[in-house]
Amino acid sequence: MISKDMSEHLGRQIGAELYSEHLYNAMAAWAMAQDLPGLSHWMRLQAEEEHIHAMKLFHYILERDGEVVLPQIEAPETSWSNVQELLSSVAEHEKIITGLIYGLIDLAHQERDHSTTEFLQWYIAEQVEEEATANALIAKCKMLSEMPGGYYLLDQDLAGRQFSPELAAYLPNGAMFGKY
Ligand code: OFO
Repeated sequence: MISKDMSEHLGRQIGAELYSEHLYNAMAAWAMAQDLPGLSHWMRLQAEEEHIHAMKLFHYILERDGEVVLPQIEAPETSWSNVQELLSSVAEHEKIITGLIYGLIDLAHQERDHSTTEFLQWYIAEQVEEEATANALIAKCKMLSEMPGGYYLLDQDLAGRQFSPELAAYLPNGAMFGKY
């Protein structure tokens, strides 16, 4: 069974992931208002991924006989001065989330909770990807913003994002709905 302290910390992480979902949905709404449907689509998929990150934690706590205590979710920012600033906010936010995951792993080590340490490895790998993706997008945005029609090209590019097959398995119409 998981410790009370560990399950409370994991519960707070559910809150952080749900806040990420909120934030990326707010960014999707902002992008639509700027006539950038590709960016909006990209952010909506990002928000869906965050929901899955939250629910994986939810199920893990229950599997370990812990109590799920859900925290209050703050309202996210709703406007950014331009696409570059929005993407920088994504990168900053993901760094904060990585720090939170590291904190959870430190706690799991202290408690000699090897199952939680193992479980959190998935999040470590995911955060490497999240940070790299955000940084790559910032670089692409910088490069394209200097070209005529650059934002249009960026938006077209982002419109092509697809859900990763692993995460798609957790979507409501996927085979693993029961676990989600
Ligand atoms: Fe859940 O990784 Fe982003 O926030």
